[in-house]
Amino acid sequence: MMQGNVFLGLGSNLGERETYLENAISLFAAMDEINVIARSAMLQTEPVGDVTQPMYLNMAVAIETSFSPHELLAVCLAIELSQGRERVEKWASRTLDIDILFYGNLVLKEDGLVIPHPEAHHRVFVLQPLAEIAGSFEHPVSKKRISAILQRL
Ligand code: PH2
Ligand code: MG
Ligand code: MG
Repeated sequence: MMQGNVFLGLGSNLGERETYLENAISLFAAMDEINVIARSAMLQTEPVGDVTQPMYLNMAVAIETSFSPHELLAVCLAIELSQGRERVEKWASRTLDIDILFYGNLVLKEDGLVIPHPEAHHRVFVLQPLAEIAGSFEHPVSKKRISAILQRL
């Protein structure tokens, strides 16, 4: 069974940013377990957190998948690594970051995996691209639409 309304947040602020994002989408699209449904534009965003970092390119991707949340997380981490991601310290500049934002209406809180992404609802760099492809999707916890959450920020 394919789970729909699965949304990923992608970001890059190191090296060939556009290439890493494009490669990630190609790798997802090549998998039998994933259909890429929609992708937002790539958005140039100011780094949040450490402001001395380079600018980000952020985008959102909608997929449907037969992967479980944990399988999908493993795939995201493998794709990050394939694009040269190094985990130096939390929030360090990175070639590619792929975060699971939503997995349908699933609410999951485990040590290594929290869905919906706990920061998603207050990050413009997540919500703005996401609103482009999923403005009417309702946050499974607050039940507010993505477009409405974005408007209030
Ligand atoms: N990701 C972070 C920290 N700060 N800032 C922007 N603009 N875009 C990001 O993707 C981002 C960030 C940690 O994952
Ligand atoms: Mg992130
Ligand atoms: Mg991440």
